[in-house]
Amino acid sequence: MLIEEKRCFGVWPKHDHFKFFEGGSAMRNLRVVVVVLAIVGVSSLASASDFMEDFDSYVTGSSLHGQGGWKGWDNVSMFTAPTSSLHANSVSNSAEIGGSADLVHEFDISGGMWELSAMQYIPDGSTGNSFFLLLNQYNDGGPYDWSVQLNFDMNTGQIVSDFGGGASLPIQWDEWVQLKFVIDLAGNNVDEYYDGTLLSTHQWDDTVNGTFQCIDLYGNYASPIYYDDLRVIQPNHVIPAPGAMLLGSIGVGLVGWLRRHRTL
Ligand SMILES: [Ca+2]
Ligand SMILES: [Ca+2]
Ligand SMILES: [Ca+2]
Repeated sequence: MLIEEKRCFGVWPKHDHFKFFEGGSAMRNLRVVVVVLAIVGVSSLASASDFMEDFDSYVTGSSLHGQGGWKGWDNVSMFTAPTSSLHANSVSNSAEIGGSADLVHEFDISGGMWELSAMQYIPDGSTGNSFFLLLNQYNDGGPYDWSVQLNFDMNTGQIVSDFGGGASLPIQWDEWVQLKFVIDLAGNNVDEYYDGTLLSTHQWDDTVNGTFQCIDLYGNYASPIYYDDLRVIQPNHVIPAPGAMLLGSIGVGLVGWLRRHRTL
């Protein structure tokens, strides 16, 4: 939903395992195991807050409301959207946003640098205005606070950054295009990219909440468009995942055992 609509309709602001061998070869084997464990552990490092959605684990054509953290705006099921296999960047599904769809996914992120990306497909011949929105504050029933509003004007063929001074770029039809947002919550600004081209850089939040809480895919009764492969990552910042920490512990335990048995 858009900020203007909340105000117009009066709903603003009331309503966010190992077999141990003997001898030299065994020692080498164990060393290999230790190294492998270490590598696996490091490879498993990932930001605990990473989010990835490809819509492929859901039944094709099913309502996304109540699946994978997705729901209709204000947790109202009528604002849901279905998965579709008509177009997909990763097989089999994407999310089809059209009609009454106002599909949200909440986040609880504050501070730091974040990169959000989404693949989008707009069929040629589509009409109406479809929106991609990011909110710094969202709760079912409010309060809400908007940070990004991209207006895909399929009548004029332009994508417009409503909060980025109306900066625009031509829509690329009939192909998967990447939307990317580099969000600096500490610096309170956002860079908006369309197919790798900078569309706009603007203030993230005029009230400086320092948060990111919601993706909103809003159909606005326009022609259906498609989203796939959404990601939220924290670049250059890794936090050990529970699996990595467990593997790390196993590695440390194994090194201790080997030392005690004088094989290392
Ligand atoms: Ca919230
Ligand atoms: Ca997919
Ligand atoms: Ca604000």
